[in-house]
Amino acid sequence: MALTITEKILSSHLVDGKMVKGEEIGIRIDQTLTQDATGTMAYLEFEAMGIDRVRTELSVAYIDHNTLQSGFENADDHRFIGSIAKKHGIYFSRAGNGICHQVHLERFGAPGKTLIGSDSHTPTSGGVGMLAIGAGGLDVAVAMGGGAYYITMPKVVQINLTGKLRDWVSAKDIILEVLRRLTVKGGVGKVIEYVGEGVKTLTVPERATITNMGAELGATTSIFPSDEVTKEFLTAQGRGESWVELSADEGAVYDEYHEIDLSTLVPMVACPHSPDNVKTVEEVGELKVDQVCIGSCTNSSLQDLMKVAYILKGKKVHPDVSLTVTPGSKQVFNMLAKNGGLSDLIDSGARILESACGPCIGMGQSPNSGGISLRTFNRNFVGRSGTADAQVYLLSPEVAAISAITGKLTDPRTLGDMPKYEMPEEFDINDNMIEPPASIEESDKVEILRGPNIKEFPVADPIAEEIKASCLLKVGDNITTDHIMPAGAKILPYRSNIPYLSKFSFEVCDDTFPQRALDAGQGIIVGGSNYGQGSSREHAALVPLYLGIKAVVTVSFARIHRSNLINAGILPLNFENAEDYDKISQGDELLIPNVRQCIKSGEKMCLKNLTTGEEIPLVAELSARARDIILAGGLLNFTKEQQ
Ligand code: MIC
Ligand code: SF4
Repeated sequence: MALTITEKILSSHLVDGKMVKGEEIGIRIDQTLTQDATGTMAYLEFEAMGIDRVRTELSVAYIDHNTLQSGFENADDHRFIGSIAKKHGIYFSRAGNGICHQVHLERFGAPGKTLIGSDSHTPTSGGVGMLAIGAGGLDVAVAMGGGAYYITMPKVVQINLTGKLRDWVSAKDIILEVLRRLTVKGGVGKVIEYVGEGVKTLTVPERATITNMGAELGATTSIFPSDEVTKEFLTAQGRGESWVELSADEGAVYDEYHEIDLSTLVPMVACPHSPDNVKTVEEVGELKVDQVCIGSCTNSSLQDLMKVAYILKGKKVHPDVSLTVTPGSKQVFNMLAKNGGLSDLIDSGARILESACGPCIGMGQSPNSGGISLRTFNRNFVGRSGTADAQVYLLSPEVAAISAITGKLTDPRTLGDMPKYEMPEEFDINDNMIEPPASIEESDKVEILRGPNIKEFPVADPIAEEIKASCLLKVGDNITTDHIMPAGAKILPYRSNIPYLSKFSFEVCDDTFPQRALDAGQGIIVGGSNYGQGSSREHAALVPLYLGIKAVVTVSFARIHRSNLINAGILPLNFENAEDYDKISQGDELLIPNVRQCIKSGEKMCLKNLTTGEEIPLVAELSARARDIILAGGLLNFTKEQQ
């Protein structure tokens, strides 16, 4: 049978279930990654599972999110992660070495392998033909322990790329076009596979920009074939031996087909406040700009920054604009320094930041009040930049760089001919910021260094037979994990302190929610479609758990957040009829009877709105394994029961 790339990798890693679309399958995970903002919790969970040494081929712990050390908290967490990594067989990429996805692509990503990471942009490594999926920290902990990772067997979408990008149009414009067409929920339950003649015209970093931002489609992941371009990239990274050829078979059948003629694309922007609110630069017009930020795991490769350096060379950043540039990794940073590009950036007036997530997650560089910020990042949700009323636009490094000079949104095609970028034949390889783990013999001697920032995390009780609680919060469509559990410099240091974090839950929607929830003791949240899109942070489930949320009832969920709710022991439920969303108001008293019985039997549940007297049918859509997890009170309890 002719197979897609996705089907090839899934079938070679299948350990549980059948490859029937829509059914749950368990796959073997070759590699895992964590970052510090989700990692501290993931390693606490890993510890709670009592496993001595990781059972993957490779596990890496990165420090890249919480690098603003404005108190002891982040530094303590870094030390904790470093020590636990050393003890349990995990490589440790230290603060300053770069953004997890950029470094993983450079140093570890391998075609045909599976990777899960406690970060939603893990699909970046799909740029080298790896099946790389974002997951909750607990799922990563289980995979580190050798457990399978469970996903719904995805539909596979083909995006056929034809033609070639025109000068000054870039990979970012390709993914913005995909987002424009498919929207932020268009990828849910799907893997996006890129095929066609146009693929050959794209370098690995360009492919990685596209797979990275596939996360914003809600897709399970995105993947490119592994071809000669991949081979050259891996060889230049000194890892030619990890290359294998990988492409879809002739005649492979896809669930959806799309075609993009690259030669028709023009520079684009995603306007506030959603990555799918895409317009052409021309349509938006000459917007006056306050800030330009270049970097993030989407656009911080050497190729991206060399283009930026070329545009800025001999020019001056506009006096009304603050420009920041973040090289994605130490490798990029150092190569830029050695080839003189860095000097061009510094000369122009760019503010150079360390290789980390930085402004992308609100760790510094918040824009001025009502500021217009152009960013090469992947998310522009309200408040994410740290300034509640900022207007964030997402775009390519080329548009960002030229706009930083002119002070207004500018189409880079006004720059004349674009010089051809040549990929280096050899990257600068120096892994001295990646600490290897202790040997098995030495690991006993490694002490785990825990700071006072680490507090106990909540574990659910097995779900009750009846849920009687009020609707503590009703929210609309496309609620992001940045709404549920915001990030940013002020609270990100408390990712291992759930009680403290809980004070900020849903702050952007209703800042009375946390206290009302604590007062009520238990509650239900009601949401619209695509609830929980965005980050993989399991804190968006652990915090509601701590606040007594027993069930979340929505029109539909985003994939990772739904799994995180189940893992935490919170019941995710869907309205059988989407219109019933209107039959519940915030404050209504609700009753869901026979919960355990319905979960066991798979029968529909009936929610009684005790305030209005209406009865609302709900569906749980739980796989057999998810049912057992919910009944056990979350994945940790379930895993312990199984052990
Ligand atoms: C993000 O881009 O939202 C983050 C911060 O990288 C998150 C992870 C987190 O919240 O720690 C993600 O994408 O999963
Ligand atoms: Fe870091 Fe931003 Fe990438 Fe998230 S999206 S991993 S915060 S750079």
